[in-house]
Amino acid sequence: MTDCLFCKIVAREIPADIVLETERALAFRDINPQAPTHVLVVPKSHHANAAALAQADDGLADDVLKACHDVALQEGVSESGYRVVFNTGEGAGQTVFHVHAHVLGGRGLTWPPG
Ligand code: D5M
Repeated sequence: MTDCLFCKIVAREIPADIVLETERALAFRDINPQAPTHVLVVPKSHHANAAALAQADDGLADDVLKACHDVALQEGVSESGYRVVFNTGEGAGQTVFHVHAHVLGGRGLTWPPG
């Protein structure tokens, strides 16, 4: 998608601090980190939100989720605990409409989230 920020990061048209790349997913550090580890994991193909990703029906959601857990392992937060969040829709705080999982860890995380 031509006017999508995260498509541009995937295409290397906008710089990002990339921490992991797989055949169908890319992980990069959030520009406004909310925890010591705050990485965004996106499918390389454009899907607006988690609902669209779930309906992609080709194993892409699995690939994104596996990449999240690989990021957690790589960042050293898999033992202490981490959170994977898909804000889905404006009402849930989604601001970039290319689906992305937030992988958060490295500090205590309270529940419920704000
Ligand atoms: O999360 C969108 C997230 O995207 C938010 O935490 C900031 C982050 N963001 C925005 N622009 C960039 C760039 N250029 N690099 C890295 N991270 C970025 P949402 O769930 O949609 O509110």
